[in-house]
Amino acid sequence: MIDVRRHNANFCRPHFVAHCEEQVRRAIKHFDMMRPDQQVLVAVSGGKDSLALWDLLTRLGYSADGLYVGLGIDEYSDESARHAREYAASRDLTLHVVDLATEHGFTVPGAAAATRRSPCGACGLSKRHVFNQFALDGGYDVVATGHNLDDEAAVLLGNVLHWDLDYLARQHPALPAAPGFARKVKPLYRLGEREMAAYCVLERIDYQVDECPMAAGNRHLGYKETLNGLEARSPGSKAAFLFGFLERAHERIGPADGVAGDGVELHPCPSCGAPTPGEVCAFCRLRERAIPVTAS
Ligand code: Q46
Ligand code: ZN
Repeated sequence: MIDVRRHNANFCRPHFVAHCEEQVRRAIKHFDMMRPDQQVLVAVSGGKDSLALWDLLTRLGYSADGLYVGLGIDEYSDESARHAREYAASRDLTLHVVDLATEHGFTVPGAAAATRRSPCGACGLSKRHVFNQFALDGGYDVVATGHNLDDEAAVLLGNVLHWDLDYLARQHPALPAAPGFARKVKPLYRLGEREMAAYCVLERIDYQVDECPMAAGNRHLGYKETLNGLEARSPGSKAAFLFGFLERAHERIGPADGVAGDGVELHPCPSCGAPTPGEVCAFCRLRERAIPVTAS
């Protein structure tokens, strides 16, 4: 039996799997995320969320390939890649791999050390760039990421605490395509972290259980802990917070174009062609400043 306290329900195995499918189906329908005739690129990390997402999308009949980005975080990355590869092989799915070290000459730890950025900042920027570029070059219609309810509620809390209106406008489960930007969707936003872990166990999906060693001190984890405290006292708080924002506040803040602030003019980066408001895009600047792999 799996209990989901915010639904005040206990599910047996088949009903729990059906519940996960139903939440993903509802998310896709509500925000018109994708159609069954479209090609989906799933951002695969080897963790529970991205593998569960890939599993659920193929189960629901979508044609979805995976893309794993090698971040160069020592054994953690090796293990994560192994889980992604083994899952894809076991389900006969196509997994693409882009390794930052091999293809761009740097790793996330090397970029963080050289730029004094937080590792997660350098990592997020690199992943967004690679997933977007790969989707555009490969003719994919949409990029799907495994952000779950806990992730999205924690990001929302951070954005609200800082009243970051640009980020709040872009916090949406479905961002439209724009010139130079692929469509991006988050079909797991209605399902919590515990639900995704339970889904993987029930569906025998072997995933990377270790936390990324670079996550320590990450503010996002603190927001998650705070929300977990609230949820324990008052089940349903996270869902009420996130769904209330999406239903009642988001459209008052601004359109979710997923691109840049209003009125910012974008032009192609001279180095990689990605749209950028500056001279060279943020990813190429990071790549130039990062410690080259051979010297690290
Ligand atoms: S992998 Fe990358 Fe996460 Fe590690 S460095 Fe941070 S962002 S914690 S999803
Ligand atoms: Zn560039």
